[in-house]
Amino acid sequence: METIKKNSLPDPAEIKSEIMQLYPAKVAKKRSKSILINNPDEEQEIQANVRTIPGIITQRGCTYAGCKGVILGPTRDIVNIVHGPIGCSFYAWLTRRNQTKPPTEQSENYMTYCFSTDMQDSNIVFGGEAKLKQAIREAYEIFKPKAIGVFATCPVGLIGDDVHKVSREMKEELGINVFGFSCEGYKGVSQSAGHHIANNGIFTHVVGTEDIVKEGKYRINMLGEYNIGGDSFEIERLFKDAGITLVSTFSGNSTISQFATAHTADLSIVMCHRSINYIADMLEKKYGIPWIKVNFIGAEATSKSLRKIAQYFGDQELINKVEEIIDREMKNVVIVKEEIHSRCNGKTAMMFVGGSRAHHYQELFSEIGMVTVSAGYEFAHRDDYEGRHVLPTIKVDADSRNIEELEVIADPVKYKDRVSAQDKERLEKEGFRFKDYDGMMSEMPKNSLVIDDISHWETEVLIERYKPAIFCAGIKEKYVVQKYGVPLKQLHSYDYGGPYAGFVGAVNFYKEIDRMVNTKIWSLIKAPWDKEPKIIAEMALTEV
Ligand code: CFM
Repeated sequence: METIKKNSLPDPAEIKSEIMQLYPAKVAKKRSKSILINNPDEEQEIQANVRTIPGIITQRGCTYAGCKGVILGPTRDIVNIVHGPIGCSFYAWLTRRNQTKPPTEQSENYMTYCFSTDMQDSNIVFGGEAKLKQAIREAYEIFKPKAIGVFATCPVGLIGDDVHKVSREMKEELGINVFGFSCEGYKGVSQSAGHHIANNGIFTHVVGTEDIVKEGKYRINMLGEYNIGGDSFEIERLFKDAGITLVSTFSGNSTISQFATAHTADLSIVMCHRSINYIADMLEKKYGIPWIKVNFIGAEATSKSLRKIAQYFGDQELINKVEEIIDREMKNVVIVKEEIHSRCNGKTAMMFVGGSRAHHYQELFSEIGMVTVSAGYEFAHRDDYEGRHVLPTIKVDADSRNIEELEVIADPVKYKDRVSAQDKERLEKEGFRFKDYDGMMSEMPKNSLVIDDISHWETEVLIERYKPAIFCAGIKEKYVVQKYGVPLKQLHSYDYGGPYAGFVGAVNFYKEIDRMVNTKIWSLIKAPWDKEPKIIAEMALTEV
């Protein structure tokens, strides 16, 4: 399947049934609901955000990773202490390529540190709260940070250490903000639960605690942008040019004071819907800040998002400025894009990542003529696939019920409507949509294969049957896929590259993909399992 047109994808029913054949009947029945042959003209329901079947290897991470690593990790001036064995703390140590730019060399930046209580067997037997307190004191004495976050790992939940009680006591003792997160790895079915727990914690303990209003006519919060490979820097450059004031980013290149003042902005823009929609909603309910979905991955998407922000503020000066920026930036984008389009057009891509990038990056590929034949998320929910209109129909199961839904009401003092009912109506008439997201599936071609929580076996079948020009996933998948002779682009860490956001990012991405899909090197690779004898195994159990 070397070259292909977007609207002529062949029916992949046979590929799906090949995948199913290896599974025991009950497993096949369950997996079948998470593997959809896409038809954007129909309402289709995908199974998502459910437990992975034990014994199947998938790409998922844990709840602690979603809370500590994803949401809180990129903030430079909070000391984040992992309460747990040292193994969990590896993830505390900048493993996610978030970048940050402190204003001066003396400014606080704890992101290069790794803070852990290093729990031992004796702490598991006799309890670890005393050790945690000691660690908080020690961190305070050395760094004098503005705030300390405490993250519970699996053993902490199992033995019953109370990170919230310890945090309250230490807040009192030290006089700084100390807050805990019950984000034990097992707390949910994936990272996603950790996002929710982190959103709740920051909203409860930090948002709204500083009433400093930044200057500027157009003041916004950027939610769900984590500055992987410098993406936020590129977006910040565009905002600065346009005269847009960034009150806060959750949480790329951020500080705790940005979170604390987020309630003073006049609009929230949401990049990664999965990880941060909770805060977007709560900021609206409690403080009256509306939110819109944006996407800065892709040059066209960036232009569209900038225009949307300008349309919201409705100020001609901003509208003109945004058009001027788009004109200026697109000149270079178009030159590079046209050249690369001629070499990449019709090639196929697959992407299986996280909870938003598998959607966003399809835009970048299509700008150079490439078609996404199969895609899926690790831990997204149905609304990320099907659109937010399905929210009322999503059944809350025992695993989701496990995560607290905060009851938020309008703040009697700080709530302020940002748009008048009249303006809202006018904007909506112009096609402007508040608080909405259509999800990934409606924008994917007919007959593309959409797979939630893809397994290793399913990945193998896809590669063998589709032979995509490029596969996008993470480090765990990278080398197996490449041994098949298919280049793999990491969409989590960007393989040390980036930024890929905004206009500069788009050009970087086109060049990178061109290089990867047009080199001849991959066709020279013979997979080790094609050269060496194969060990064939069978399932011990055929029914579960
Ligand atoms: Fe959002 Fe992310 Fe993603 Fe995510 Fe992630 Fe990430 Fe991702 Mo890796 S917050 S859902 S939990 S965009 S770390 S910056 S790349 S899986 S697609």
